[in-house]
Amino acid sequence: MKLYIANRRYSSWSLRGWLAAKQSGLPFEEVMVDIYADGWAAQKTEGVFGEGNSRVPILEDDGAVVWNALAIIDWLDRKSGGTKFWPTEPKARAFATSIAAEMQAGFLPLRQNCPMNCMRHYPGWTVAPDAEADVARIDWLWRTAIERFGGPWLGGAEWGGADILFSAVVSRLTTYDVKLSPLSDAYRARAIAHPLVAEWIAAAADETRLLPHYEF
Ligand SMILES: N[C@@H](CCC(=O)N[C@@H](CS)C(=O)NCC(=O)O)C(=O)O
Repeated sequence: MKLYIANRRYSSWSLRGWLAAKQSGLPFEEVMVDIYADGWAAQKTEGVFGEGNSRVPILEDDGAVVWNALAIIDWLDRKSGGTKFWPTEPKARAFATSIAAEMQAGFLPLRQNCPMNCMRHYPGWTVAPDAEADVARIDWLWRTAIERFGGPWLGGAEWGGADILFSAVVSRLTTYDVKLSPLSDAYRARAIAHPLVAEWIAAAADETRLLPHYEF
């Protein structure tokens, strides 16, 4: 398998794809793509990029091209035996897959107002009102998941697909010091310290490509 990803500091969707590949336990080759380079505009229309919505992450496996974090999880879930991403209890699974899909499709104001930079800390950031509404919704989703299914993760006892989808939000809320309810903030602290998330952040520290518009 080949996983195409971009810069670790800033590429929130790459983080999700990479976490999914690691969680599958399957061997994969990581291909770094510079989506901020001048040549990207031409490259993004070609080969796997053209087929994969011109965006990373993309998983290429056995002749298939898979894009979008949830679709990559679905592919890897089937390939790794169906036990590593979603809870087996039906109500927990329904909630986990629903909130993961909500994340995949939404929260644009938060994503725009608080770009991911997993190497930085910007306390005192003013969150825009529409992004505040996203934070309130995310806080409710996290709290409810943990209250209903017992935590410590969004699907219950095991870290999985919903945690992967929200990993970049966890990073953003940490970077911008966004205020959350105690239950959600405890989840945020646990999730940023998850070993795979910590591995990604440690590797981001070695990157030398810095973009001024994400470094305030
Ligand atoms: N919904 C997509 C979003 C992918 C996405 O927006 N990726 C960004 C990097 S975080 C990208 O490739 N940007 C380059 C471009 O749009 O040209 C997914 O789940 O993978």
